[in-house]
Amino acid sequence: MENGEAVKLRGNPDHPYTRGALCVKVNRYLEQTGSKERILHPLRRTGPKGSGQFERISWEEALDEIAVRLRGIVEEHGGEAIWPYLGTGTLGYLQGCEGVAGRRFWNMLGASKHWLNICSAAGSSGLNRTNGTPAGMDPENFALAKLIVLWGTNPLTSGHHAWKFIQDARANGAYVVAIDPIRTRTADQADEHLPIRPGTDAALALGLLNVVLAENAQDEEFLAEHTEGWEDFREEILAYPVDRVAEITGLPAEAVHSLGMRLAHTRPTAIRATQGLQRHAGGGTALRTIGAIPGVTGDWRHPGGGVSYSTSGHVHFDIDMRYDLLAKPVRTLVMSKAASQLEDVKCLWVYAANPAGSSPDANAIRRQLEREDLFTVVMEHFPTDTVDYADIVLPATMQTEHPDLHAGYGHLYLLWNEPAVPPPGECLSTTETFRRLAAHMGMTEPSLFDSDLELAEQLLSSGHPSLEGITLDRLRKEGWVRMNYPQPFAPFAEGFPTPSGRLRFPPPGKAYTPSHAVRSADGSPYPLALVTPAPHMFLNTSFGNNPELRRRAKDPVVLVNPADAAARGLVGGQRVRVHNDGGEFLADVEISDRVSPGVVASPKGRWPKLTPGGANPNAVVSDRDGDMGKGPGFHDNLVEISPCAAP
Ligand SMILES: Nc1nc2c(c(=O)[nH]1)N[C@H]1C(S)=C(S)[C@@H](COP(=O)(O)OP(=O)(O)OC[C@H]3O[C@@H](n4cnc5c(=O)[nH]c(N)nc54)[C@H](O)[C@@H]3O)O[C@H]1N2
Ligand SMILES: Nc1nc2c(c(=O)[nH]1)N[C@H]1C(S)=C(S)[C@@H](COP(=O)(O)OP(=O)(O)OC[C@H]3O[C@@H](n4cnc5c(=O)[nH]c(N)nc54)[C@H](O)[C@@H]3O)O[C@H]1N2
Ligand SMILES: [Mo]
Repeated sequence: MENGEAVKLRGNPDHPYTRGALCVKVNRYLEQTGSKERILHPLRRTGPKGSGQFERISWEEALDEIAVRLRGIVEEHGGEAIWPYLGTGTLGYLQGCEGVAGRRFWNMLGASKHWLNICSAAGSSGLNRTNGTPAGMDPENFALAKLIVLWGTNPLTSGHHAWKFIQDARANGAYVVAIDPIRTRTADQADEHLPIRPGTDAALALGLLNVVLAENAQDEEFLAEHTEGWEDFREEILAYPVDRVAEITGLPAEAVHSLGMRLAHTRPTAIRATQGLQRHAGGGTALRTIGAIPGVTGDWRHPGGGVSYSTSGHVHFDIDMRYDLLAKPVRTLVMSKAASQLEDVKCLWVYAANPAGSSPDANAIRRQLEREDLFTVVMEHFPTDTVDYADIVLPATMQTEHPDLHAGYGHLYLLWNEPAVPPPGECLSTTETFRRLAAHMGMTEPSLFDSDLELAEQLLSSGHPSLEGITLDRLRKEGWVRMNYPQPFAPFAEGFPTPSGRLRFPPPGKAYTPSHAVRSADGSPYPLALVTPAPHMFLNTSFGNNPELRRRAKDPVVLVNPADAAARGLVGGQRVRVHNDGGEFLADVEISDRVSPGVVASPKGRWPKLTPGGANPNAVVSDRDGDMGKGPGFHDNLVEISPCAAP
């Protein structure tokens, strides 16, 4: 800070997990906060929906109009016609999705519940079935591993803080394998890359365990003491010999066998399997079965062994969202299914989300957002594609301007975010917006008016041993505190948080669910499997308007294997339509052996309206349900690629 202004934003070198490093995006966060594009005042729509034409109004006018519309909708259609659509723009527990900000207010109106499944629900559900929790290894303990399997994860782009622990392990002789249909920048750095056919990972897991059994390397003692369902699962594994697995996964049999041999004979083995893997019709099952591997090898005995997906299951905050305020039980609407579930919604309230950019079946979503009978309110920093459809836009604070309590999903520290500067213009935090709205609507329920510090204290007072001694005062003083977990940490060495205390192996027939693309490719007019992974320069669609990051990201590309390009007569740099029955997006062909024949890739995260042809890969992403948690299949869609018609 200089003279009351924020002049520099950097990481704190003392923080054990980040050690002061920021990613390419957050390095520009301060620039974003001061952007000329910031929305600083409430706005009311003046043009047609989608046009982005607004007039400035006062907060008083905005709250008046909202109060009238909400009351009218509740009266005519019932509270369930309101969809509070909260996304992942911030993961803070006060202002964002984790604490389900605003929910007490919504309960007063009887609004539908919102299920934030868009990111990680399928994998969480799969791991939960196996281990009783989606939580697993402390990623810091990757430093202790001797074999590291990076499975459907691209840490050098999507979570680089983990990388230094992988490097530490390497310095001690660890071998690193990347399993990914794309030869990513992470795969480039690995000792070995297995270019798996998308959506076949559970079969690979079974094949690797087949080799473990052939080597008689299973940990019989761990199996007997800490697992259940082993006899059946053993049979399942035996049905997946290496040759069959090679055929399913498209990998050379020798590669499957050699990784199986390493897995059989290397303790500890650390598997990092993150969200990429579960954006498939069989994604929940993939995590369920991969989660079973350390149960067979006994890797959970050792710090440095096991599976790491998300650490959020180790966070035991608790807060009363006051569901008792609901007059009657209400339905739950599913975030990733906005395209189909908006139909009978009359008020869409978007906060920390950009459904017009990030959610499946993008064209269908826009058709819904265009509906005149849909009252749309968007709380935002920037004029996103979603904002263009809003009836009322409310200006929202950024991290430097509001308090928040954060927990990572990749580490075991709690962090307090103290606002550094006052909100610019008339921006309000999420919590403050709902307090004012409640007061404006004449609500008197006291818990609607809890202050941010009171809410933070409530979150911290769950009584769970992992939070003992971690007070708000201490957090505010120290900035961050590690939750009470040992270091090093072997979370399941003594058992699992299941009712029996045992790891539950997948039951017969439930260990492998092929992806939609694998099941439907034969004879499909859309023969190419599209993967839409994390972009290096953007964070989902956040930062998608940053001029420097856009300059570096260049125009969108689609990676196409030379064989697929030749079969279609495509040349590098050529602009093409990537299309299926759901829609299309435009991209420039990059001919590359980073993808195998039959697989194409184009990253997520652009602002459609800032991209040639309004390109949005989610136009070709279906909102069909995955196997668990209705998980969306962002990496599980079939497409064809055709030249753009000559102008
Ligand atoms: N730079 C950047 N970082 C981010 C984000 C971002 O947008 N940009 N987003 C953040 C968010 S919200 C999340 S959830 C995380 C996600 O981080 P990741 O879990 O890394 O997610 P993805 O990039 O979707 O997928 C990771 C890798 O999985 C591969 N993959 C796809 N399908 C399969 C498959 O069937 N099998 C295997 N083995 N691999 C597959 C993809 O090719 C990709 O390289 O990243 C976070 N970090
Ligand atoms: N094709 C494809 N699509 C994907 C994925 C994929 O792999 N492929 N991944 C999916 C994943 S993992 C995720 S998590 C979702 C993310 O999808 P969303 O949850 O919709 O997240 P973003 O697109 O980043 O949009 C978040 C918006 O919130 C705003 N925001 C940030 N902080 C705050 C705040 O404190 N208050 C308010 N009011 N607004 C704020 C930002 O300006 C931004 O416009 O996208 C999914 N979409
Ligand atoms: Mo995510």
